[in-house]
Amino acid sequence: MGLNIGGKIEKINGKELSYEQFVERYLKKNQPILLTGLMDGWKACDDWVNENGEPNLHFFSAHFGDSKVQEYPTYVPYTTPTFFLDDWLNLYLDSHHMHSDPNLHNEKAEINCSDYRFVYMGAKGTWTPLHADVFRSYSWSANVCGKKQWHFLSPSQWHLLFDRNMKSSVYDIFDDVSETQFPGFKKAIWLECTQEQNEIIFVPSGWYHQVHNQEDTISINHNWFNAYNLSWVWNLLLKDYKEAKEYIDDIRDICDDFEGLCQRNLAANTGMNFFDFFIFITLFSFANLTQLHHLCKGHENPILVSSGKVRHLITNLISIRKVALNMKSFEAFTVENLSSFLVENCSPLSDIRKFLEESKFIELCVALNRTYGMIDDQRKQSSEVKDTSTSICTKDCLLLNYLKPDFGYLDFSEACGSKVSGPKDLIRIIDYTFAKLSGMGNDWSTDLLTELNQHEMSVL
Ligand SMILES: O=C(O)CCC(=O)C(=O)O
Repeated sequence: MGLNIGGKIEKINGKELSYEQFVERYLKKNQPILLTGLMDGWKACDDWVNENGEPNLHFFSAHFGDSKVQEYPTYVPYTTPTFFLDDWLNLYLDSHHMHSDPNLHNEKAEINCSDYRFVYMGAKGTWTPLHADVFRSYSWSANVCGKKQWHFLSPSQWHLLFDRNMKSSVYDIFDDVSETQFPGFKKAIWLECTQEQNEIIFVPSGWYHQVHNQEDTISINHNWFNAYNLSWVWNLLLKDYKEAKEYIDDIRDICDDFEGLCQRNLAANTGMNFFDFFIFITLFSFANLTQLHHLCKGHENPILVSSGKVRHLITNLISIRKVALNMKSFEAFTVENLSSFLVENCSPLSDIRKFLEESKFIELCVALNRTYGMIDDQRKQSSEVKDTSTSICTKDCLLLNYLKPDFGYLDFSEACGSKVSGPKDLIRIIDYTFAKLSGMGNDWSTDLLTELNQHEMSVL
């Protein structure tokens, strides 16, 4: 049965696209795009490819053949293009674990290899079955060599891929898909794309896709999410949670801790549960709030003031606030459930002061500051505004100087006490900060907040 192809993915030169354009056209609208011109100078493009354009397997065996772990801090084969830098998932996983099983005690001794950055190698003819990405994240995939054929289906049509019970989806779109089992499949309208060497494809959230290697291919790939697709992650968790709950509903009455069991199953199936996600958004909010605080105090330190950065941080907090609003009614977040989870897992949220002092939290703040500094630099370059601020490294040092142990604690504790006990506290802290920011009376922050808040939320 032939596929119904509705069109091709647009291809554009990434060097001619500004960061804002990428956000407006592709991140916010959740649309795929093929980008050229973004892999100049990548070591991978020299080291991993033979002169005839095929994979240089000799290089891999000579340099990494004896590897037991994936740690090569001094070998940097690629640099993430600026468009994809605002990656909360991997920024967080560089310093924290997403899910910690309290029954496993040896975790500290293990090397943390759990990020979402991959290298795919596939011989001609190999393929990846139909799927939508983990956590409903975005992904980007850069072809270092070879050629891939992609088929995409927009999220508005995902139901056409499922069986009558909406349980399992088609595995191979080129198979002889049974019309009885998958009655909608024939109606699906696909987008296709041939990705050549040195081209990067942006895969939006929730788009099902199937990928075929038309030549021996090596690609570099990240899964990521940020303010623009955070709600996709929460919606997937919610859907998977409801399924996990339904699945064991018949043992609810004989279960001591039914909610706990649902959450354990959710983590096993989806890679994180409600608590992991809540801890993640809370720590991420605190890292954003900490920076916002620095930047706004920046009147004494004008070198740190940058309204592009502030806009970015506020956008992040508004998106987290929206998700937290959706979370707050769930059983998992009743004070009892959350408290017992926090204690059981020695969660950082049970003692704000302690976690603000933790080196891994400071690492997250520094990484975030560096990232938004780089994005801001690109923004300034593309709008041809001369950047007179200090280099990113200097900004890191300045930020570090400001991260005194009790920094921000008083502000946070004023809003919620010494611990975060659920989504309501998180909302309260964000609102409190926004209210303070508006009250600072400087023109740019007031204008920015008014503009951002107009359609997004009501301020306190
Ligand atoms: O390259 C592949 O085979 C799969 C890549 C993929 O599914 C993705 O980037 O989301």
